[in-house]
Amino acid sequence: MQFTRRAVHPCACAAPLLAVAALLALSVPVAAEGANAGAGGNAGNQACLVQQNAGRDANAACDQEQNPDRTGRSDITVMTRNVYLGADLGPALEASTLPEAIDAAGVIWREVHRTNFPERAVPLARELKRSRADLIGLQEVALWRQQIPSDLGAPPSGVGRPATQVRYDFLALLQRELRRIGANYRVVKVQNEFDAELPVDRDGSDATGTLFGADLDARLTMRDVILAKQGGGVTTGATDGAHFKTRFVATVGGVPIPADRGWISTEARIGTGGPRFRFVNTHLEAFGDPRIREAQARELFAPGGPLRTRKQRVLVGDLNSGTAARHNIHGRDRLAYRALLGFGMTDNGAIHSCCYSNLFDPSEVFDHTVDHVMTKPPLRTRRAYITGDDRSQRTPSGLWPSDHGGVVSELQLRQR
Ligand SMILES: [Ca+2]
Ligand SMILES: [Ca+2]
Ligand SMILES: [Ca+2]
Repeated sequence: MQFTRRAVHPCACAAPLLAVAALLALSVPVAAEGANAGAGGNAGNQACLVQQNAGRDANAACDQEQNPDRTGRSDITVMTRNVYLGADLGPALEASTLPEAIDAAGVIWREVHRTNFPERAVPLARELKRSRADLIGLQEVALWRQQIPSDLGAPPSGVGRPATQVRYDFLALLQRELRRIGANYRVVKVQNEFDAELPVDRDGSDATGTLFGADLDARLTMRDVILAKQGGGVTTGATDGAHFKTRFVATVGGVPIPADRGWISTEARIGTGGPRFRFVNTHLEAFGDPRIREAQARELFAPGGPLRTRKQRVLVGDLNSGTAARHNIHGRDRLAYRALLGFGMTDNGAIHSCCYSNLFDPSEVFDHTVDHVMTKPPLRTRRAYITGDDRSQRTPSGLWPSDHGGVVSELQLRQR
């Protein structure tokens, strides 16, 4: 059965949807504290902080002599990177019956293989390395699992057991590639978001497989991740994360599936004596009423939210929102971004990060912006740019690294 692709939203890619089960997500902090003080120690740091007031030259000298680990400096580089989960989930959203949903899952499953994350991980890792980013927020770091033969999904919406056989672990694949090229990044925080399983008619034939031609079950677990550069001089501390209370509820083949999304954060500091800040990574809803996305943005700065702090805040992520003038985002899709501006967040990003509708088409260009770097209080941006738009970085089979570009911002933290 054929399903027509439909642009559900400026970033239809970015949504959660494939399945019959929405499981609770767990926070899985994989690693925490990073490198500690280098030469200089606390006394040296104090001296450097005093010297900074004397001007740039004194500061530079201080960096060289006392602080090879950058203590005493205030610049950081951050990146937001949506790596693309591997398929447009629109076909499942359009399915109104279970047989249609199983066929739609087949379309999605074939697309996930075609968009070949093991191959895309190569230019993605290269981008991360070249960015020299101290902290990176990743979105759509999918975990795809399968179960052969299908036992018709998994609870709560399906009847079978959850699929456990790993087919593509995007995080492990990206980490392997980072290691291979000598980019030393560690995982600071991983959080599972949307998690659901559907029977899949892989070959589009009801003559093979079980019910309605289902040949296997496929399970998608969406994840957001924070990475930190090892030995780069930024120390991370406590991490946190949560799901948004406000959720989009998708309907797949008549079955409601709540789409978990959320935020993750880490406390961070330059060296051991430099400025402290909180780094937050999020991915706001792409589907449904734009007011869901706006409500999620407001949860970020509501009491208990990660932006509700007196520390310096650096927010990165795919907000699926922006302004008309700068980001080419219109109508109610602007609401989430406008809410963050209203809270006092400022734009430290670059423009045109979104999106390729066909990863194989070299002529595609980004023409709007949903991936952002924002700060409060307003930090100075030394430089900001987009990655993932260089045709020479496409893979051997002609794939762009992702449907999004990355945004890299070099920021000047306040000394306080
Ligand atoms: Ca199953
Ligand atoms: Ca079928
Ligand atoms: Ca089949």
